[in-house]
Amino acid sequence: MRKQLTKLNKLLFLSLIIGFTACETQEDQIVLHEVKFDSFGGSSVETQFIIPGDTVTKPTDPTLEDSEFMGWFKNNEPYNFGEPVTEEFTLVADWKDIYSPIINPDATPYITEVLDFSPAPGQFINYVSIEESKELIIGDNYQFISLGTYGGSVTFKFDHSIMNGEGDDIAIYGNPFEDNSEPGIVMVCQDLNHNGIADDDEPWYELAGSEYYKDETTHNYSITYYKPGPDDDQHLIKYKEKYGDVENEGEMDFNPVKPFHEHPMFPNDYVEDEITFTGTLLKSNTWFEDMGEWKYYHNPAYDWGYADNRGYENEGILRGADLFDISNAVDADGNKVELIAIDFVKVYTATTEIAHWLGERSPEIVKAADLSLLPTTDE
Ligand SMILES: [Ca+2]
Ligand SMILES: [Ca+2]
Ligand SMILES: [Ca+2]
Ligand SMILES: [Ca+2]
Repeated sequence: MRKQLTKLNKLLFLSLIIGFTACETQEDQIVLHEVKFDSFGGSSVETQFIIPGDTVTKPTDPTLEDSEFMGWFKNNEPYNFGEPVTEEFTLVADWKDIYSPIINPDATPYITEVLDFSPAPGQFINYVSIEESKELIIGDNYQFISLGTYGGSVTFKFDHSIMNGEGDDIAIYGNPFEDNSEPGIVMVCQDLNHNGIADDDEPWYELAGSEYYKDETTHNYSITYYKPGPDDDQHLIKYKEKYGDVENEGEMDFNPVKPFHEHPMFPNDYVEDEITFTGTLLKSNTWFEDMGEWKYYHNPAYDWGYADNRGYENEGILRGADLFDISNAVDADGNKVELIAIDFVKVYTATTEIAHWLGERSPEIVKAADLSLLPTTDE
């Protein structure tokens, strides 16, 4: 909508700007372009009337609670305030959520809710349903869940945000013992919109452990497992894996564990006949000694930064716990990310190792805690 200069105040305004001293009838013919500002829920910004060919004066940035102003946009492009105005238009504000941690004065140290449990095939799967398994790691408990082979994961939260304090912040308890580490990669996520769930647009960050930057570590690894048909061997799981330009097909053979675990290895609870996992793959450091009749398997611990890995070295209340520092968070491209706190934690199996009769190298998760709420070990 173009506005004719009909009102006295606009006449005066225009006269001041362009120094017109001529009579009203000439001024009346100048058409100003109206530039509106849609602050998209933020504080309002005054409309400007621009002389054709002039530029818009960049207004003071609007404000919006829990949001950072990202700039003014015209037709979804950032607006250039140096551009001469030739028409009327509306500039729209763009906002980014500012994360604010959830503070709970009655916060408890341990997991309060398991949001997701997505096991991969494995020898300990199918003993308990997925729904029942979710209850096992809540609170200060001594039961555990096994995640299955590569990619199997559990996602949980607490009754508050875990702050990124000095040093380690999160304790994740497994059942590792010397020479039997089963590494789980840990990821974290912020509940930007405080709705209690990890939404698709809330990014996950890996807590980079000791192996993250090594050449032998594969990033953006993806594997799909296929459920055996009713007449097929339930201990042979076909898979397809992809990373970089590589695509492989194969079979994971769980038959050596069959004497101990006769039931099917593919999780019964999945509706689909296949399941895909994506993430970082650690090169397995499993090795064995040939004892003639059988092989003795060694699963050495990795240096640091994995669940069910090295917690046997800790004492007291931290016995069995691997410790994690939120400051090790990296984004999908491996860039360091500074997070003041986190709300969701995900742990997934880091290797595809199947150590013959010992079965898949899958982390067990017993419980997890906000380290800042645990009594210190010397108390
Ligand atoms: Ca920290
Ligand atoms: Ca959310
Ligand atoms: Ca295991
Ligand atoms: Ca274990």
